[in-house]
Amino acid sequence: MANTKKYKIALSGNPNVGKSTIFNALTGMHQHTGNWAGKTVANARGEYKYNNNIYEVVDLPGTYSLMSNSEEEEIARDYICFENADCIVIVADASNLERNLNLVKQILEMQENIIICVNLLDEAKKKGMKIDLNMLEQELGVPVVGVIAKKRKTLKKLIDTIEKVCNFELKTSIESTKYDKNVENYIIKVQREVERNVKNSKLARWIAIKLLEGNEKIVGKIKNEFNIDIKIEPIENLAETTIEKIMEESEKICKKVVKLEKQNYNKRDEKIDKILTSKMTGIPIMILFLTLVFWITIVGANYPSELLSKFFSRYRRKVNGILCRH
Ligand SMILES: Nc1nc2c(ncn2[C@@H]2O[C@H](COP(=O)(O)OP(=O)(O)OP(=O)(O)O)[C@@H](O)[C@H]2O)c(=O)[nH]1
Ligand SMILES: [Mg+2]
Repeated sequence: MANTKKYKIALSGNPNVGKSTIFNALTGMHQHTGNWAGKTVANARGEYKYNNNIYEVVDLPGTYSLMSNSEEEEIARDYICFENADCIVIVADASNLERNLNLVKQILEMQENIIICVNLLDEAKKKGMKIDLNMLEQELGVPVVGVIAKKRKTLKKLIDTIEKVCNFELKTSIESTKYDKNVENYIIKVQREVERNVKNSKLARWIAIKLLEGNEKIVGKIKNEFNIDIKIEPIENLAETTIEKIMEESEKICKKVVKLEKQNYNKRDEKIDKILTSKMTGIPIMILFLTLVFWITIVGANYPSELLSKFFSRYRRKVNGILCRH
């Protein structure tokens, strides 16, 4: 019998995208799930067995980014940076892909052994959205798997893909964010220095960029963890440039892969808009509308007030009687 291997799997992603639901389905555990109350802040750990191997899964806190110093972002960033997971599964919300891709792109700058798990496909369908998962895979250069986490059966392909990534059976081709020539040369120079201590060249590039961005908290931790001792002059506004590039790229990818199927709703709105705003129909409709308002204020309002006055004159005596008794 072949030796049992133990692999480390991390579940990352935006808040409330179904990470804990997937964690529970994989491990058979009962990590709390829910809208806000279920928020995962500490890392939950569990295991599952598949084809004789053991997979230890860590449910990371949900974050929108890995660039700030919030507790959640620090926990997620440290794990992805320092823990050498065999596979990182980034769970993304199909019905809100662009915002999710901002985090996906940030993690793709750090590691290679990544799977994008597009969850909540049922919610996306309800909104009339269709995600081209194959095209998303081509655009990102890593395996993409679509799931509906609430339905356990849909997780089969994810489990298979995790196995393949852990066994290096899948090739990735992630394109790193590129900067202007001078900045790029500087990054490569620092990366070479970092690679003396960090063998993973993808991570070494990310560390070089973080060193050049100059966020002291991140830099301090990285230097400490990897024993790096380089003096570097930070590049002004590099962090902002990085964010801008990532956001631009996410928007571009989303435009390519998200198709709106249920356009009837939008089309109906568009038609009403056209009728109300064109000169031919819009102006007569506006005049009609104003005439109606005018008529209501001058003539139309007399009808309800006449009814009220008839009502009160009919019951005046009774009402007077009741009031005078007291
Ligand atoms: N409709 C639908 N709901 C889902 C799906 N997956 C998860 N949910 C629901 O989405 C909500 C959030 O799920 P969680 O698993 O708690 O999300 P999370 O990513 O762990 O959230 P944080 O820990 O706060 O980051 C829960 O109410 C789930 O039941 C899905 O595929 N479809
Ligand atoms: Mg959770």
